[in-house]
Amino acid sequence: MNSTCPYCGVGCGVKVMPKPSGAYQVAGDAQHPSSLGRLCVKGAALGETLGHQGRLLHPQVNGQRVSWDEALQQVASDLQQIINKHGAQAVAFYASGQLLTEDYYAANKLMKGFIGVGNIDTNSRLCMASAVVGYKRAFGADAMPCCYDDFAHCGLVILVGSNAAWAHPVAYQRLVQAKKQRPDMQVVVIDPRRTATCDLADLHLPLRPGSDAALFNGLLHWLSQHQAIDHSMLPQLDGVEAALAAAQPWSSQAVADFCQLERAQVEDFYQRVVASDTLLTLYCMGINQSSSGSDKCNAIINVHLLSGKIGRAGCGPFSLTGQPNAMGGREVGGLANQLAAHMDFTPENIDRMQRFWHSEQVARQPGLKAVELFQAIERGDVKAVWIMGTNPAVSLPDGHRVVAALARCEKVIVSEVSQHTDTTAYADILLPAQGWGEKNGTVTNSERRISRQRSFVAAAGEAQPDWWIIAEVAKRMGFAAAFNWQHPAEIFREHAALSGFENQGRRAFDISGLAQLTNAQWDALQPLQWPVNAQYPQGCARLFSERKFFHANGKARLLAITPRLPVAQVSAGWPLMMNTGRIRDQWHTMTRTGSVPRLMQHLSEPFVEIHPQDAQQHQIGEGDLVRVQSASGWLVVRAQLSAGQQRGTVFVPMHWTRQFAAQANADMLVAPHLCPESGQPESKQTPVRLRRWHCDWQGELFICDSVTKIRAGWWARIPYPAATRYTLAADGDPQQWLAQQFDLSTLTLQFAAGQGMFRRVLGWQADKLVLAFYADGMRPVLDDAFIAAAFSQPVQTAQQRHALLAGRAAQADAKGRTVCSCFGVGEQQIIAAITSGCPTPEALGKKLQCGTHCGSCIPELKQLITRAEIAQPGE
Ligand SMILES: Nc1nc2c(c(=O)[nH]1)N[C@H]1C(S)=C(S)[C@@H](COP(=O)(O)OP(=O)(O)OC[C@H]3O[C@@H](n4cnc5c(=O)[nH]c(N)nc54)[C@H](O)[C@@H]3O)O[C@H]1N2
Ligand SMILES: Nc1nc2c(c(=O)[nH]1)N[C@H]1C(S)=C(S)[C@@H](COP(=O)(O)OP(=O)(O)OC[C@H]3O[C@@H](n4cnc5c(=O)[nH]c(N)nc54)[C@H](O)[C@@H]3O)O[C@H]1N2
Ligand code: SF4
Ligand SMILES: [Mo]
Repeated sequence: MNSTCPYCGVGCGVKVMPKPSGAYQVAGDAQHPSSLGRLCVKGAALGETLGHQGRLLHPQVNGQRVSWDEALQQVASDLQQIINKHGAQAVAFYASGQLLTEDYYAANKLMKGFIGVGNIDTNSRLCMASAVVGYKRAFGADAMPCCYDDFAHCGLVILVGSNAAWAHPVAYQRLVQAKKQRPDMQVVVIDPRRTATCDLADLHLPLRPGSDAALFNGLLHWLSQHQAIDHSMLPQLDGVEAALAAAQPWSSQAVADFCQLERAQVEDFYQRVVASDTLLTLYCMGINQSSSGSDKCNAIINVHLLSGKIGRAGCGPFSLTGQPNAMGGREVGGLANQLAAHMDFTPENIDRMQRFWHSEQVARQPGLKAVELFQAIERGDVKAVWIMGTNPAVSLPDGHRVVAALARCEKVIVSEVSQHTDTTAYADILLPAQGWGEKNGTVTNSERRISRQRSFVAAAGEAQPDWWIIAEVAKRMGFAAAFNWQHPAEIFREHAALSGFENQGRRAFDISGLAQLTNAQWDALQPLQWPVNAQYPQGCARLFSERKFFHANGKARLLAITPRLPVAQVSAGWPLMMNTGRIRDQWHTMTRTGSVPRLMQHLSEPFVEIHPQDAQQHQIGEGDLVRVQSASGWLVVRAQLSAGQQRGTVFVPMHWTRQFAAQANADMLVAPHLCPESGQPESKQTPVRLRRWHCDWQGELFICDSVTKIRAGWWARIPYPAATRYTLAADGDPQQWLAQQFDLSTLTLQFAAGQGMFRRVLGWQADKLVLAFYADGMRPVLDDAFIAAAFSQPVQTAQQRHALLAGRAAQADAKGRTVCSCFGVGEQQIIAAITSGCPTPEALGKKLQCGTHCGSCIPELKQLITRAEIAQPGE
C-alpha cells in the first residue's frame, strides 16, 4: 500500500508492508516524485507509532465515556446554545495543517458557510501565514512557484531561516545529491546559528537575529548597481521604483552594520548571486516567525522578480511548508482571513460562495486569527472553541495566558488522537480522531503536490475520521443537506469543483481537472502538482513560466521594504536573545515521536544551547540545569555548550511539554508580538536571562511502569522498549524521595550508598528488574542503554547485577549517546571507530552502518571526526 508521510511538508511517499507479526514495515516509495524512495528517520519509524498506547479511544464528555451519538449531540447543542445566546461570533474552530484536505474543507465549510462567521483559524498561523501574505502581495495569489526538481538545475541555493538538514531532511538530501553531481553548485546558509544545514554551505552568514530584510534589501540595491536587473522582466512588474528607493540606503556597509556581519561577507554573498544565472531561495521559520515576517518574505521575492530568477528551472522564492498539509489548508481557505479556495472576503466571492454552498449565511468578514482568538477566549468574547489536530497549550506564544484562557472557556471541544496532551487536560468534550494509517484522504506538500494518505489499519477504539466528526455535528445543527457525504472522495470532488467554479484563470488554485474523479480514481490518485485543469491536465511543476501573474493587470509587484528588528530587544536585564525551533528526531509536541524509543535517543532531554563564552560568563557548565527566564515565564533545561551558537543568543527546542518534562515549554516564555500583516508571532526572538538552577541532587530513575506520575523539583522522561527513564533533580534526601514516590515494600532491594547524596537502588520482583535509581550531587554518568536493556533481558550473573548497580556496562559494551537513530549507533562506538582508522563518514558507514540510511546524522559524524582530529593533531 502506498501512502504519504504525515510529518513534514516534504511530503515523502511511503510504502507500507504488513509483517507476519502483525506490525507494519514502512519504507520509501521509489515512485513518489517528491522523495524518490528516500525517508528520514521519523518517516522510517512510522511503523513504530501505530500501536494503541496513549490513544484516545472513546468519546468523552466531562471525563465520562459516552456514545458517539451523545458526544456529537452534546457538541451540536452546546455550540447552538452559545450561538443562540451570544451570537455566532462567540464560537470558533482552531484547526491544523495536520488535518487532511477533506477534513479541512469540511471544517471551513461548517464555520464560514453555515455557522456563518470567519472564526476558523489554524496552527498554520504560527507557521505559514507570513509566507502567504508575501506571495499574495507579490503575485496576487498564494502560489509557490517552484518544485524540488529545481534543486537539480540550480547554480546558487540560499537557505535562509531554514534548518532543512533537520526539519526537511529528504529535501536536504536532494540538495546534497545535487551538489555531489554538480560540485560547483553554491549553497549559502543564512542563520544566526551554525546548524547541521551549514554542513553543505559554501558560505554561512551568521547574521544578527531578525535582520534578514536588510540583507535582502541590500541585495536588491546591489543588483541595481551591478547590471543584474532582468530588463525583459520590467514590463511585468509594478512597484520597482518604490522598492528600489526603499533599498537605496542599504549599501553593503549599511547592511553589514545592521546585520552585524563583515562587509566582505555581505559582498561575497551578493557577488555570488550576480554571478549565477539561476537562484533558488529556500526559506522557512527563521523568516516567517517574525513581527515583520511578511516584509521579509517580500524582500526575498523582490530579488527574484527584479533579477528575473523566477518561472524557469532552478529559480524562484521557495517557501518550505512545515506541516504535512499546511498547503492543503491554504487551498481550502482554512485561515481566518480567507473565505475559501483562494478567495478573500469580497462581495463577489461571498455571493459566489452563497451560490456554491447553497447557503444564505456565508461569513461576511474575516474572523479571529490564532493569537487573537485565544485572547478573545480570555476576555470571554469567544465562549466555545473546537480544537482539531493541534496542541495550543504548548505551541501558542504567551503560554500561561493560553492555558488560563482554556481553563476559563465555557466549552472546550478537542478532536485528538492522543488521550493525554497539555490541551486535552482542559477539554470538556473529547472526540477520538483517526490517526495516520487509519485515516484516508489527501495532503499537499511544499511543492504543491497532492498525494494520498491511505488507510491500512483498523481505527483504534471508536476513532472516526475528522471530516466525519465535523459532518455529523453539522447534521445535528440542522445542516444535513450540505454535509451528507458518505466518503471522503465526495468531499474532494466538491473541493475540486469549487476551485474551478467561476474561476476563469483568476485564481491560482484550480484543480477542476480532478472534479470528476470516481471514488476508485480518487483512491488510486497518483501524486501530482496543482494546477490541474484544462490547461494542465497532468498538473504543473513550475508556475509563472509565461510571466503572467494573478493581480488584475497580470503583473507581479515589488514591495518597498523598511527593515525592522524584533519588537523586543536585549537589554541589561534580559541580555540574551532566545531562539526556538526543531530538533532532528522529534515532531512538534511529541505526541507521536515522543513514544518511539529510538527517536528519543538523539536528544533526550530539553536543553538550552549556549555559546561557551556566554556560559562561562554566567558560570554555567556543560550539563548543568539552567533556569531560562523571560518577561513572561521561565523554564528549566539542560545546558549544552556549542560554539555554533552565536554569542548573545541561546536556542531552546520547541518540543517539550508537560507530558515529557516538568517545566520545559518554550512558549511559556515567548511574547505574542505579531506581524501586523500576517498575524504570525515572533517565535524566534525573545530576550531572556539565565542562571544555574540549584538543587541538592540529580539522578535517573528507570521504571518498568510507564504511567507512573513523578513529583520532583524537575524531571524529564523518555521511553525505552521495556522501561521509562526519568532524569530528576530535587532538594532533600534522594532515598527519602524514592520512598515517597513508590511503595517499595513489595520489591527486593539492592543498595549501594556512598558519600553525600550518592545512592544506587535496584528493585527486583523475583528475578525481574522493575526499578533502577541512581542519584548524586551532580548528574550521575550512566550507560542508559545498558540499564534500559536490563528491563527486557534476564540479568543472570552477580557480575551483571554489580555492573547494573554501578550503572555502567563493561567498557567494551559502551555505546554512548545515540547519533544515528536509524541503526542505533552511539557516539562512543563512532569515536572508537574513528580512532581505529575510519576517517570519513563513508568509512564509518561501512563499519557501523551509521549515516547510510537517511543521512541526517552525517553532519554530526563529520563533527565527531573533526573533534577527533583536533584531539589528535597530526595523525
Ligand atoms: N524534525 C522535525 N522536522 C520538522 C518539524 C518538527 O517538529 N521536527 N516541524 C515541521 C514544521 S511544522 C515546520 S514549520 C518546519 C520548520 O522548519 P525550520 O524553519 O527549518 O525549523 P526551525 O528549527 O523552526 O527554524 C529554522 C531556523 O531558523 C533560524 N533562525 C532563527 N532566527 C533567525 C533569523 O532571525 N534569521 C534567520 N535567517 N534565521 C533564523 C533558527 O536558528 C533555525 O535554525 O519544520 C518541519 N519539519
Ligand atoms: N516557540 C515556538 N513555538 C512554535 C514554533 C516554534 O518554532 N517556536 N513553531 C510553530 C509551528 S511552525 C507549528 S506548525 C506549531 C505546531 O504545534 P502544534 O500543532 O500544536 O503541534 P502538534 O504536536 O503537531 O499538534 C498536533 C496535535 O494533533 C494531534 N493529531 C495528530 N494527528 C491528528 C489527526 O489526524 N486528527 C486530530 N484531530 N488530531 C491529530 C496530535 O496528537 C497533537 O496533539 O507550533 C508552533 N509553535
Ligand atoms: S522528510 Fe519529512 S515527509 Fe519525508 S520522511 Fe522525513 S518527516 Fe516524513
Ligand atoms: Mo509549522
